[in-house]
Amino acid sequence: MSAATDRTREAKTILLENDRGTYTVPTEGLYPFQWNWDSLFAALGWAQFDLPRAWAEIHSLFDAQWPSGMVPHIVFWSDSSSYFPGPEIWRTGRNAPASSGISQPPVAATIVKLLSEMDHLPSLSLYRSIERWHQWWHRARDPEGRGIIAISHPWESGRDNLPDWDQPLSRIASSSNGHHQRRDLDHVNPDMRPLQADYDRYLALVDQAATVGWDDTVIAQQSPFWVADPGLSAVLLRAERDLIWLGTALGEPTDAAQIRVARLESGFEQFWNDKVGAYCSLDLRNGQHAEAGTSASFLAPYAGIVNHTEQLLNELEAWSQTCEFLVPSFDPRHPHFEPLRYWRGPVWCMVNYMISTGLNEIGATQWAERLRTDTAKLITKSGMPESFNPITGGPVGGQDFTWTAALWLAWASHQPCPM
Ligand code: 9WN
Repeated sequence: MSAATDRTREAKTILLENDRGTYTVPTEGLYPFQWNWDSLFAALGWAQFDLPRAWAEIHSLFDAQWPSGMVPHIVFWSDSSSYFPGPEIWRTGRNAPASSGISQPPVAATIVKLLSEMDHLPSLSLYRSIERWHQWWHRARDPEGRGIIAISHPWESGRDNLPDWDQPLSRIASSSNGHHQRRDLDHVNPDMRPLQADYDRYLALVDQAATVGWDDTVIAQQSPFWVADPGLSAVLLRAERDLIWLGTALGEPTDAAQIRVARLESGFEQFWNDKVGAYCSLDLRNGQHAEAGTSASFLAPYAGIVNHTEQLLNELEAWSQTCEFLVPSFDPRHPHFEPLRYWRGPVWCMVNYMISTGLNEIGATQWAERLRTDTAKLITKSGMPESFNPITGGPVGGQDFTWTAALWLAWASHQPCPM
């Protein structure tokens, strides 16, 4: 049996073992609940061999949608003491089901479109729930209508300890926290996790938002952490286009989504940092760009943004001179690059998948294929961990990880792996 067939078998086993009936945990122990974008990528994996299960995954996530339209980043369907912070720290006042109070990059419309092409259109009610989620992003995280989407917490980006967040986080006094017992370090090498100083600030932000009752208006006005993220904006912009596709197929009016697309399209240029030659996050409290590119800088084509394609491809070439495996989560030439520490260096296969999709669409097919084969090589070499060391290709973070398995099934394995 070939190595690729073995990995395919392993990937299915990981999904089945991480399955909790209507949702899939990202990995046993470290992440024992439903996570938002993990679940959508899980659905893409399930869709390769069990379409009804794929739809169930998405429906369960939207069962946790808030009346505001927000879809939480964690849904606490059951109790578990293996993760911190749990519902008692989030204090959202909601318990059917309990959830966190922030969201995550909205890949739902994009994945639902892919499922629709494989199976059938979504129900009208799922489509409308996604529409309400998109409206929420604009209303709550871009209240000034600038066409760039802010995150109110590093976890909302899905890229928790990216160096981009260091400076904005430094505004938060870590002394404002009570004592807390991290549980992530029970499961993973501390060198692969955020630092304690970061955690103190993550918790302080949760506490501040809980204190104002998770009021979106107050958070937008007062949160000391308020940073526009090109990753989140690119994911949303693509999702808006895919929502229009779905709406048109379902015979629904799409005018509002078209207005949102136009706003995001014209807003995206605000991320361009000419000094760096990349799309960089923008701290909305002081107007400063982050000082280096990240993997999200390469998501512009995925969002249909082609203004700086040549510079973007040159930058990818430069990164490839430093790293054996693309795409590291942070600029590998920068002093803050750390190949093991979570979002400060490691390669994440679902980010590679999104970047590669965009590169294919703009005709940069060789780069797109390079990202797919790099991902396949990483998985062939190191199995299905949370992420990978871009220099050695070694495994990083949690093991037997749902989105790595899902992306192997849905994308990385599709051609024979050259290794
Ligand atoms: C906080 C589950 C999640 C991913 C995120 C990733 C990590 C959580 C954590 O794990 O974040 O949400 O506790 O570290 O950064 O992208 O969704 O896999």
